Amino acid sequence: MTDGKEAHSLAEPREQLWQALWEYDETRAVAIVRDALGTTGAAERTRAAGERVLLELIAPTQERVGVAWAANDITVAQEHAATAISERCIAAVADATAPALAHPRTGTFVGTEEGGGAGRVLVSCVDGEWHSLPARLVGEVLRLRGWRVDYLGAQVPTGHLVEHARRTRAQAVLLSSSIPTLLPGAHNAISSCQGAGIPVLAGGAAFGPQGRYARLMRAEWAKDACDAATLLDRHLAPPGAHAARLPDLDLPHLADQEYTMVRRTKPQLVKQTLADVEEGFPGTRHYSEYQRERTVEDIDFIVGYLATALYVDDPDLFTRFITWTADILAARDVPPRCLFPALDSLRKQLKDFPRAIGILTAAHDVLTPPLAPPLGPPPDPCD
Ligand code: B12
Repeated sequence: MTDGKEAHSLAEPREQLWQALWEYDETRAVAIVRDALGTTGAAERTRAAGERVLLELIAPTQERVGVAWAANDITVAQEHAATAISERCIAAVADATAPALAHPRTGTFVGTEEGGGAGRVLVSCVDGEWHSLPARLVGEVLRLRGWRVDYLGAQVPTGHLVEHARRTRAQAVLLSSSIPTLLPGAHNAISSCQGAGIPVLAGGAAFGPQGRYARLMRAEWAKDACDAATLLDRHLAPPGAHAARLPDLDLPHLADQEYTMVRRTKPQLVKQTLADVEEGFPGTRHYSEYQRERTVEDIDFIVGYLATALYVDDPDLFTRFITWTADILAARDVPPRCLFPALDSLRKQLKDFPRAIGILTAAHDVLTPPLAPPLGPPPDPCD
């Protein structure tokens, strides 16, 4: 979207914004954002500046918040405070650019069959999804591009989503999700919207590398807000004959019932895994109430990701999660080998489920340090 020179010119504001978030200085953060926008004037220039500030200043700074949390450099509370300031910064961009948006854009105005006036889209998180900030960024960029956006925010129940999209005659529903365990619900939202004749464009980290899970669920996918705008400009194809459907039609592997069984028996699986972990690591029996709760939460997460990997039939989903968990634990001085008893327990409990065994074994292998290479002849001292 920008050349190297322009991108470079935001490096300093990015650093300043990071400092402001770090010091919980909302006033300064907003001032930095306003400064980076420059003086708003001609509509096209204002739109471009707004988009750049949203995607190249606020978004990467917010991603840095995630990196700092994962590395245990900031607490959950600090992360919440920083996110609240980022939200305020997005609102500042919306306020500052609103006057320019009041003037219709000239040229090929996007979004409608007739080619005039803005189209209307709905931007929303899937049910259970709290990460509203990415959806908000996408919504604001589309607004800057001339779309009328109904932004519904976090965790919207599917029935309400479809009802709103129908009532407002949205031309498309843009669905955001960051947490992969919400994919079965996202699938339901996608097929429900399509069943109502509304095209769906999905985005966010949950949908996997290059949006592989969105495609599996027959939704369009865009990697970011700019790609989404380009796709919308081209008009999304209306949902075809496959529109209203049960998940099994898109995911025939569900017929083996492995996903259903793991999901249904999750409480028992978590309970037994906890018992096995306590046996394997006697030290865990002396955990405080807080530590025990965290352990249960971690096991619950592991079983949830396993179920999701079964749902989309992709061992990589679980392997990525286990690697991520190992990194999070390592940053908190917990050895990743702590995960082995949980994985082993689940392998034992799910021994009759071949897909689950494959997924758990792949994750186990990823965590296993490589063996030292076999000893060869001693190196030639002349080499
Ligand atoms: C802020 C934050 C939160 C806040 C969210 C507040 C809010 N109002 O949004 C709170 C505290 C609620 C939260 C909760 C949790 N979080 Co959180 N969170 C984050 C954090 C730090 C920033 C998210 C963000 O705004 N990113 C910035 C945006 C710009 O990036 P983005 O998401 O990639 O979005 C871009 C594209 O993906 C795309 N896009 C996104 N959506 C869409 C939609 C469409 C249609 C399109 C076209 C494009 C698109 O465009 C965006 C803009 O370019 C991330 C770290 C990170 N790196 O993102 C973790 C992160 C997403 N969270 C994480 C986790 C684990 C959780 C919790 C499970 C923690 C817990 N144990 O409770 C819960 C889950 C709650 C839930 N059910 O949703 C993990 C997920 C890891 C994983 N393997 O699943 C992350 C990655 C943290 C980390 N570094 O490990 N979180």
